[in-house]
Amino acid sequence: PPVIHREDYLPPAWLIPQVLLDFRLGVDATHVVSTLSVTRNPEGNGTSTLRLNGDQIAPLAVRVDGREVNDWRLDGPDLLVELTGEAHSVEVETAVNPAANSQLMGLYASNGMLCTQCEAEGFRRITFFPDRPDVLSTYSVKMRGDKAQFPVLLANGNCTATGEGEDGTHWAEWHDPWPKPSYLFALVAGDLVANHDTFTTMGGRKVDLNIWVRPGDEDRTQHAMDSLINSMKWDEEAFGREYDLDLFNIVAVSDFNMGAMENKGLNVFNTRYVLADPETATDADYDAVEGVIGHEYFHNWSGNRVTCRDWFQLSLKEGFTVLRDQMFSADMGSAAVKRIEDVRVLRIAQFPEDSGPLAHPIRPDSYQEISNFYTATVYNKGAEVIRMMRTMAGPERFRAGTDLYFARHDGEAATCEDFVKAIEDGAGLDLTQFRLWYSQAGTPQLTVELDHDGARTTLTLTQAVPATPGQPEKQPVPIPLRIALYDRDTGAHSGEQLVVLDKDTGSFTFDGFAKPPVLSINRGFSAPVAIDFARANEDLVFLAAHDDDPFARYEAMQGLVVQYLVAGVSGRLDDAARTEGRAAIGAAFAAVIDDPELDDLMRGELMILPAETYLAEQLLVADPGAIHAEREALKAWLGSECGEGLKALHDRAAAVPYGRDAAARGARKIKTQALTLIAAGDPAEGARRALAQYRAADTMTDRQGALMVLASLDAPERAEALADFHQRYTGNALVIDKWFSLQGSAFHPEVLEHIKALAGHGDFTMTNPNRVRALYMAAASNPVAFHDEGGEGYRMIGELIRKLDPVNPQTAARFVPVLGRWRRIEPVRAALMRAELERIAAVPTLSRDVREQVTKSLG
Ligand code: DPP
Ligand code: ZN
Repeated sequence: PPVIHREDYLPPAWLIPQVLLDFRLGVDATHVVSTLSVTRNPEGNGTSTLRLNGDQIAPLAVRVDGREVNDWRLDGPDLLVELTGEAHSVEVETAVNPAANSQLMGLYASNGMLCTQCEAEGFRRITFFPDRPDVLSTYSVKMRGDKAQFPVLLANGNCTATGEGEDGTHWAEWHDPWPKPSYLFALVAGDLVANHDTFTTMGGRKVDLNIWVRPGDEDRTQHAMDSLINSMKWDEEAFGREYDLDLFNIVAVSDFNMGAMENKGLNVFNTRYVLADPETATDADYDAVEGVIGHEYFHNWSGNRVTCRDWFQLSLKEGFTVLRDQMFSADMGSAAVKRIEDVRVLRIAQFPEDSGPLAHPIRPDSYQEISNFYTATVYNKGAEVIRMMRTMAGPERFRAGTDLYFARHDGEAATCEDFVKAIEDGAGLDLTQFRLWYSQAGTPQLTVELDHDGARTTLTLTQAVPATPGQPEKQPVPIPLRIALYDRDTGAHSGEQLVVLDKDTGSFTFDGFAKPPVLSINRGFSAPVAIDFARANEDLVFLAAHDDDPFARYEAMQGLVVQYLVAGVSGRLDDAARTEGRAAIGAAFAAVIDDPELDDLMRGELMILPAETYLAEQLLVADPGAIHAEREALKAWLGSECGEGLKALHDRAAAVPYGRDAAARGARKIKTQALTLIAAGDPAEGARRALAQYRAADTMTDRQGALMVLASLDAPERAEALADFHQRYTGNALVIDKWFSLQGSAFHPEVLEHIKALAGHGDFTMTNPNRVRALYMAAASNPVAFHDEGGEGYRMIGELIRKLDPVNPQTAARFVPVLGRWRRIEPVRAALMRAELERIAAVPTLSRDVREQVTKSLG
């Protein structure tokens, strides 16, 4: 497949100021007439050929200025039309079969309703169009369909007219006054009911809000509505951004590739980010709904009003919008906990990507299939890069930068460079060298040394950005580090400082410490780097108990455990060191369990042990079996060492009544954390308590937590609870997803057999991405299943990719990166992983999506 390069960008030859779309809707056949007003772009190359992209569609008729023409041509999937003048009307008819569209890109059917997904290149599966984000058009849409089958007809913008047709049909016309790229087009037709509310903007515009769901689901939409209203208010206050239409619609769809989609005025959501009530959604699900509702709403400015010039600029809207949704969630709940969660995601999902064969800069230089670049790097590292600008500028100056960005580029298709320039000008920062964060891939590795000589303390920092595919040589990047130095005697520090390392090596000196101070570094995770800093356990224990930056406190706790486990799997722990390491961890844990100053949400964070993928990242070549065994052994040791404290914690938390407040949520969080460790130390006691928690549960948080613990135990309570759960929630797809996922993630000795059986279960289907991910993403992230010594887990994922690819290539390609980690895994497993990639590569009919990922992973 051809490789597309960022440097090859050319402005479009023709512009499309206006689009008229006329749909005759049917689940098996939808007929589309598209009328484009076409004008020559003065900045284009002057060609007389109009190129309209297509994908698996054929033109039924082509008319230019009202007259049918026959001199059009096809160039691969694209339609080429010759135009003689400066401006024309071009009309194209197409027909598509939504029911046959299992890729879920373009127009497709889901449970009898019709909906669209156009980002990135789905619009070309509906009609021929210059399907690129720098072609902005105003859209008018007319749709007609059977009134009984499609009582609700929605598109972008405002509804301008409706009426009845013949034979039980009806129609609606929609107009979106804001010019937009084709990827933001949306249409929905189906049997839906709305939760309705209103929001009055800061400028006094009264906006109608609707959350559309299938009849029966409306009782689970209130949290989404509250989140939407909070988002609209927050964006006015935090970024000065006001909503710009009289209507905002959200539609929930159960078959959806992504989380949600920010189509102008008509967001389409995966049901899992809309539906929530205490009986069926966990506290984490509530947070995810709030975060994604915010994310898509914030795109109305960062993405829609200012869009991307080309897909290499994806992080322009995604990195910035992730930062905005992170800030929003931080303001709605616990900022400390939110920061820890976001860093955990970055380390589990993005760090491995950045150190593997698929590493790419947040602004990639080339791609074969753009769907493969909706990555943790573009999204999450992209957000971290913008967050660093904010850290260096401070909140007010950063806001001046974003104000300038929106003012300067409103209505435009912009680039990452435009964004950096606006922050530079508006915030008054020099970002010349900082731009390397956009062009270089790889997680910078920072080595830290702290020397103390007399009364002078010297901090020496050294950075190295590792080589990544296509980028053998790297330059040093500016790394902003928030630091504090604690006086050992007073236990206090005299203020946080920001140091910026912008060279390979730099030294910073500090005076006034009689003894070597304790360094707290990268507070708040001010830079997305990996830090190598060998520290005495006592310093980490001190910071874990005393650091006034909550992230740094968490980090000290993690550091303590990471140092111990990595030494353990590397064979560097003799009996004495093992005893000392455990004692330090046990003391820190006991302090966390007992500390009356901690709120339970934060206590819960401090009790989470580092993930196995993150531990593997610390090693050049990892043995997943050894990592798992070492981590499980520590859990068991902690469970018995702190057993009494954990049981008391579990009892205390179990007595807290239901509420949505932080205290009640915190109690639910530590309840399951404590249970997990109790079960590790004493499986019989764990099973007994888990079944009691399961039976007493008045929320999904408690029920799922208990079931998660039981699913990993070889105990009689396990089967009973799993059967009860399935029976209790039959018919609720999102909860049945949990049932699959819990079993797929279980650390049960027979987990592979369980997964195979689940793949044959009547509720399993390859055509619903949520269900596929529930079972197989769980399996692929489960070290016991995936890294099975005999290679059974690799074969399972390889087979899944081969089976899923013809159905839904975008979702299939998401499973390749776990196999692509083979170079960093011990040789026996590495060979098995590689063999599986080769088996996939041998399939001649592979999609472009999977082909790109597999080729790069083998390369
Ligand atoms: N819908 C996806 C997101 O919001 C892609 N834009 O991130
Ligand atoms: Zn987004």
